[in-house]
Amino acid sequence: MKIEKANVIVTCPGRNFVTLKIYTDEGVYGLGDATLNGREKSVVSYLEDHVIPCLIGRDPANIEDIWQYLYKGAYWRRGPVTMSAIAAVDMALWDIKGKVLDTPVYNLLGGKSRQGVMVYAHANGSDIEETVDEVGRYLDKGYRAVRAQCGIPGVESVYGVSKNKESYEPAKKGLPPEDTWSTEKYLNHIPKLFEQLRDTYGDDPHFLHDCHHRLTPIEAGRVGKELEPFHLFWIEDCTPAELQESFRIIRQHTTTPLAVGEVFNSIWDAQLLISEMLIDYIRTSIVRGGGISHMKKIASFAEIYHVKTGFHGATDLSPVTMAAALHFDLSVNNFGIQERMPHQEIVSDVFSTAYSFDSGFMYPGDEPGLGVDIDEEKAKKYPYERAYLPVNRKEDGTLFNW
Ligand code: EZ4
Ligand code: CO
Repeated sequence: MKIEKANVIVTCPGRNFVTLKIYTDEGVYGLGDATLNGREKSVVSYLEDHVIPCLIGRDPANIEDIWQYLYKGAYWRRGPVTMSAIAAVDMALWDIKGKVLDTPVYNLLGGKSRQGVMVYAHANGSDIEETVDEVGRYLDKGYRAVRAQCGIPGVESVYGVSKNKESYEPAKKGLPPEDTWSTEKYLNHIPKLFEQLRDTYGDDPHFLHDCHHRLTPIEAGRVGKELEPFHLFWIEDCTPAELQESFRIIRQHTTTPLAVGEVFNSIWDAQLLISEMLIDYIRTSIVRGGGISHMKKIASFAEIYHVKTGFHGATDLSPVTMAAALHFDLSVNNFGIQERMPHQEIVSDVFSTAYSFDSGFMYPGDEPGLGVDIDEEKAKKYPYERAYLPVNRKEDGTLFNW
């Protein structure tokens, strides 16, 4: 079998998605997600101009060799654009292998380690009361785990909190909007939210929180320590994690579990964090981490050090990544939890999926391959629309982490 052709589909049913479709000479095709929020077109070019021409004629069965060819063969290693492009190829090749062997991808990864994948939902509100009510609505829907983000008094626009009760979508159409941030106001407010959540819902539900790269290590230590009585499942991205050794400081101050890595793109970004057991969950998902092939290595490495998976699953990860993540989650022993931020209804006009949700768990389905398809004619109805994540400034105007 040979790779005969491949094309890249850019579509915007509510938000932009980039999808790679690889065809074999025997009529089977596979899909891979290449969406990089706010930088979509750079991955399109990387694939069309530099990757697809090198794929034609190769045997799609040799996934590892093709992965190494694209990674080592480019000479220029890592980075979100490169690794998202490689991830898309890798996902598509696993999808093809599953279809050729007539089995779901989780079977190729060792089979089921569990029956379903525990997912967490996103709850948010403009204040504590609204957020607590919103968490309750997710618990009523059967979720066992809910992430809670809430408005901060005196802060205009807060990460993870939607305006006008619309569903939260971080990327905005047009050029990047600007938010304003106050760490002081945030730190004083956030423990009150989790105190109220435990008072209202008791000890059983899992609660999570995303600090979204806003804190210094010692500030992260403070928030972790103050949240300890409410035993969170995790706090996420409490500091920007390029400086891996900074997590030594956080660990000295708190037993609140730490999750990090949605912006990582290789095992090298997390090598020290994992081997020194400075984190508890690795968040790098299939599209960011070079595909299933590289994520297998990250997850196996993490397993040795008691670190579990907790994959990113926001709306900018397409249904193809969601499916790949679910197959992966089902198979590995050190699965922790999977983020689930459901796509808008209109996304299902373009993508059809075999995965399903029931009582707080997701199931990848038993279709051969990844179980996702794309309707290219419908995709054309939704052309690319420029959209960016916000830029964040401190109250005095200093540019800050978003
Ligand atoms: O800001 O996916 O945990 N989820 C997140 C997301 C990210 C977006 C960036 O594209 O942090 O909301
Ligand atoms: Co996050």
